[in-house]
Amino acid sequence: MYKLRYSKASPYVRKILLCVHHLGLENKVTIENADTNDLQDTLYDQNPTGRIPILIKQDGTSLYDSRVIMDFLERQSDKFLFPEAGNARDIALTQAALGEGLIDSAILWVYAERYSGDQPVPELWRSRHQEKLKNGCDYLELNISKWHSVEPYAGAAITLTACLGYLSFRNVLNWSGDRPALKRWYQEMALNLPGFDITAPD
Ligand SMILES: N[C@@H](CCC(=O)N[C@@H](CS)C(=O)NCC(=O)O)C(=O)O
Repeated sequence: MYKLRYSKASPYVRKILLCVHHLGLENKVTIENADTNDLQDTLYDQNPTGRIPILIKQDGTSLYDSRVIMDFLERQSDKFLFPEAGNARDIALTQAALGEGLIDSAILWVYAERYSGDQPVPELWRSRHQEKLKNGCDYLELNISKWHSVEPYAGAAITLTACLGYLSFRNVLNWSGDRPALKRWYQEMALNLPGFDITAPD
């Protein structure tokens, strides 16, 4: 059994949980809540940066970050997240990196609000990340038809699904309003990705 340090709102954790479902590893992973704001939480012993997700292996060692965990989980299953080699692998990993980069911007945007205390969030910071998110979603609107769907390699699609779900959950960007191709793609993911509903943030 592996233990996943977890928070339901985290898009990186959701990405891992969607991988667990896709790979059929539900019976091998248990979850334990983590509070990243609590400096006494054992997660700081498990990952010095205090970030989740963290996967604890049977021997007590910790794996992070989410990309490393995905790679590990893929090796515990006979299903795949990414093509094994070659150009197809490079493309799929780059697609996943786009999803991750957009999650990073969304999180930096949300944290700026959360941790600014009494101070207003600098407009430059907000608009910088809004622009990255808009650019990314515009690019996806034009290119999403070239992405793998769920089978046989779900890694990039899972990452982007976790990203888009988070943008809506935190009201960071109304990405679906004027991007019909991306909206259709996401609806398809909602139907086809195992665990989509139970991993959704609330
Ligand atoms: N690159 C990391 C990012 C993980 C990350 O930023 N997780 C957030 C939750 S979504 C976190 O733990 N934030 C707490 C903090 O930064 O202190 C990954 O892919 O796992």
